[in-house]
Amino acid sequence: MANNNTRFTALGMSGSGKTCYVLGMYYQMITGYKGFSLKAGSEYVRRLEDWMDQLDDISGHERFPAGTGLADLSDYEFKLKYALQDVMTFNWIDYGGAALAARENNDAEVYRMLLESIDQSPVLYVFLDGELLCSEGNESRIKALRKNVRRINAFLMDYSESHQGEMLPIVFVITKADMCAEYVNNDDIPIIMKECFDFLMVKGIRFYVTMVSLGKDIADNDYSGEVDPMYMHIPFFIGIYHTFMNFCFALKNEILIEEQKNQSRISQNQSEIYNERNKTGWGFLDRILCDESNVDYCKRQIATANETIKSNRDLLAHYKKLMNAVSSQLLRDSVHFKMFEDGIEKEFDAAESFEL
Ligand SMILES: Nc1nc2c(ncn2[C@@H]2O[C@H](COP(=O)(O)OP(=O)(O)OP(=O)(O)O)[C@@H](O)[C@H]2O)c(=O)[nH]1
Ligand SMILES: [Mg+2]
Repeated sequence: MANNNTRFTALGMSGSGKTCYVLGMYYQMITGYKGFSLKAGSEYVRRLEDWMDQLDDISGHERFPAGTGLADLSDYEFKLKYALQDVMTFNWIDYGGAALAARENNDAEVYRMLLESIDQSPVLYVFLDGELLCSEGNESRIKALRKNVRRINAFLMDYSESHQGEMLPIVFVITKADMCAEYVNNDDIPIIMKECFDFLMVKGIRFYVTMVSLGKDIADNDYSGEVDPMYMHIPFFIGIYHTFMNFCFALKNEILIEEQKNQSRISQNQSEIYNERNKTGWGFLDRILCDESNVDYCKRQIATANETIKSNRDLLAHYKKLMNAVSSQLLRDSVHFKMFEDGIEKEFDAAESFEL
């Protein structure tokens, strides 16, 4: 089982829907989706279950979890399963929106933890409050969002500066789609992203944009509508797609090095067998002088090296299969999210995964 301290870090201003996303994603994934399922670690399982009951049974704003305070950082551990087999464990880090201002407020410890968790994240999640997009016309929407994301943008620029201009793939999650979907159509997204995140529209940066909701009717009758998570799996699937891809590339490089070592071990043992059997070049003498136990030892060494090569290849094949399962699902879902790379909107075609 891959266990490489994978963390997913969620950034977003207060009230943007970060905590409700973890809850909605778990709500959707606990029953399983396309063979994948999630199981929460013991520390938080009770809290998530209580929150799910609350979301189902209570109406009004009280049905949602309370805002996350600066000191309430939650480090949710999840086990990802595929066809009931354990695939990997990962942590979802949920900060309160106030953490983004922690450095300015000299709360260096929270800020340091935030940076540390991003360094272990294969992708970065940025939550955008869909409620800000609920107005006619792009101009007012852009104005509202720009104001709201100023601090996030400053944070992303700082992050890039301290990482030699590098940036992780970013998954922008627009929340509360039940409210904003009627105002924002497919063609508005590139305009909004360009106006609010132009500095990410450059070579070498990839980001995704998805819209999610806890249910299309959730806000009906003073928030007593049914819970029915919409597209909550997509941001998560994009995250695990990148995790598996990073993991497969690293594994492939490791395997190449290991394989070279094992191949030279095999050749060395083969020539030792040859030397053992051809000490003089006189057939009858060589048969007398040959120590069969040395030959057997070399044969065992060869068999072990071949087994190592095979088990490494099997491991890579296993993770490739998982990655294919995720990328096939994302390909099917690709009408529900957008991908931008090098400043251009592109089709998600999972091309890089075919290089493996
Ligand atoms: N209509 C609608 N409202 C939502 C949805 N998700 C969240 N909300 C509302 O948004 C509020 C804030 O959501 P949270 O998840 O607590 O926001 P947060 O980003 O964790 O905020 P902080 O913890 O303060 O940083 C909730 O209390 C709900 O009222 C959704 O899918 N649809
Ligand atoms: Mg929260």
